[in-house]
Amino acid sequence: MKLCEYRKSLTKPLRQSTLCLIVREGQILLAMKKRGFGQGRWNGVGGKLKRDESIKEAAIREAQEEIGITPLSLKKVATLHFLFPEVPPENDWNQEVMVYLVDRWEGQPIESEEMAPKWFNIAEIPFESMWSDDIHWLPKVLGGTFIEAAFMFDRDQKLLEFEFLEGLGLS
Ligand code: 6U4
Repeated sequence: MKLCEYRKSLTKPLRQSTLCLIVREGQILLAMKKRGFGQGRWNGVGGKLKRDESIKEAAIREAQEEIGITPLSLKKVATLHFLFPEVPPENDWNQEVMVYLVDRWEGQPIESEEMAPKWFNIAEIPFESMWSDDIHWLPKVLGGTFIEAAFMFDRDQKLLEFEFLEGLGLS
């Protein structure tokens, strides 16, 4: 199925999730996911919203839980849809991810049960060990472009198709 057809076929809102990209001069803090969805990949920090929580509250809580820092500035830089038409909906893999850049925070990044953080030079981001969509949007976001995009994967989490949807009001 084509991505545009699958998007049209979706009847309920996507599960919302967050992703914080912690940045300082020329560097980005990524964290190795140690378990669960995305295990074995470097990524920003984040996760699903809990009931009665705002998106920003969820982003802050996940950064605290996963790497022990408290974001003080959250700048929204992207809305990304990750879609898995081959995976049963009850697995809940389809998600809408709000991405934030964080350049002020409190605390020192530390390893948790879920993630192990590490600073990377922006010129040396390990895209080969990240979700395969990241190379398509992360450089743009770090370059200051606001992104709305949808990415469709197969059941093995291989990227099949993507669309940039600027101005189409994804969220
Ligand atoms: P639990 O159930 O507590 O382990 P939780 O931490 O709430 O889960 P999780 O781990 O499912 O949520 O969150 C997924 C994280 O991975 C979010 O920060 C969004 C991010 N993510 C999901 N798909 C992604 C993708 N294709 N590319 C990407 N980040 C993705 O860069």
